[in-house]
Amino acid sequence: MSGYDPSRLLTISRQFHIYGELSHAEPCKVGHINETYTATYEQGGTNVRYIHQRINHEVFKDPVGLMDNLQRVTTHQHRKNAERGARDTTRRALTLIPARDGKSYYKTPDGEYWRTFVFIENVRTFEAVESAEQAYEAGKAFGEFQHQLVDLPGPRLHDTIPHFHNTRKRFEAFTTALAEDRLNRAATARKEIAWVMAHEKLCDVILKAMAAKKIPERITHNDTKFNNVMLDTENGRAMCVVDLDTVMPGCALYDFGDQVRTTTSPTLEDELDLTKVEMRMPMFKALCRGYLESAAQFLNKAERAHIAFSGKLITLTIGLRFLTDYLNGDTYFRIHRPHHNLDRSRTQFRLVESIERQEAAMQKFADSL
Ligand code: GN1
Ligand code: MG
Repeated sequence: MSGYDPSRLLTISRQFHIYGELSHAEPCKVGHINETYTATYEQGGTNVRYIHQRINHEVFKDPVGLMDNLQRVTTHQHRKNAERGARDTTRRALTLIPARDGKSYYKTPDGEYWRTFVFIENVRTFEAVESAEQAYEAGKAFGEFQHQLVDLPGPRLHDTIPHFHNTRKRFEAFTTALAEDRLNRAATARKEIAWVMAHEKLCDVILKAMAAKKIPERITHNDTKFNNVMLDTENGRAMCVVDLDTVMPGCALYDFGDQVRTTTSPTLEDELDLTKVEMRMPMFKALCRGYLESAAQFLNKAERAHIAFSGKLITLTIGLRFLTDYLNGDTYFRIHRPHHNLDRSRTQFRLVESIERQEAAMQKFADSL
């Protein structure tokens, strides 16, 4: 990642249809993948803010396809919101600012891809859930998001990261990393490696149901972390979901599963004190109620039957990815301390164990709604 360079950002900002003078910009540190800035402009004595973001095209190999998805999805959301007479529409869905040439992105001479969004004011995100109301709001936000996209006009969206939540492929990447063990780190992760091996059988459950057409492909968000939900600062209601780079054809359950991972434990995903990592039933219940308020309208029986399982599976999958990246030398997820990815994987595996203990009760609750 390149460091923050105000003159570079000024050059970028001039490529977009923004009226006003850039007064300052700040790098945004949240997120493991893209490079993001909040930029303040002065328009006739009033400050307005935008987001400038460089797409990590090592991770997203087809930035043009990605931007095509993003434009189609956000346009559809805006249309839906307008149809139901929603107010405050630029706070209810991301709004792309076109580049000077009319494209939804700007490509620099050295091949970087940049895009600009309207900054969503008076909202905030949280790294960890603080109340059951927040869990409910998060569930509702992603349930509505999926529901809004049920009738997105064709063609099929681009796969921005192929096989993104394919746990079998993630498992294969893990065994390759382990066999190569380039940095001799396997010796420091023996317990975690054994844990993953013992859980291999979970990998194919959803994949098989999808292959058998019992679970359909849908348009999904695929990165439904709690910090991707913008909550209104005044009333705490979910306004909008962000981070749409992985919106693509997927499985609705993976979205719900990543919400279980990121909203039910009181801890962050890299918590070191594993005794604090826990799937809390009241949070799960609130999340599930929020999600099913919209999602119950389109989920089928097989999807409904795997609600609790999905939390376990996605938490395992993300843990597997952290562990793989640790073995590979931290080339994917940005780390902030040594062993960070190993710590992250441990936290995930502990959460899987907590879900395992409560899975039957979780599913029973989901069935009761
Ligand atoms: C990455 O960087 P961020 O927070 O948007 C990752 C997700 C992981 C998450 C784990 C494109 O998301 O899949 O669940 O880290 N995004 C991508 O914190 O790989
Ligand atoms: Mg993301």
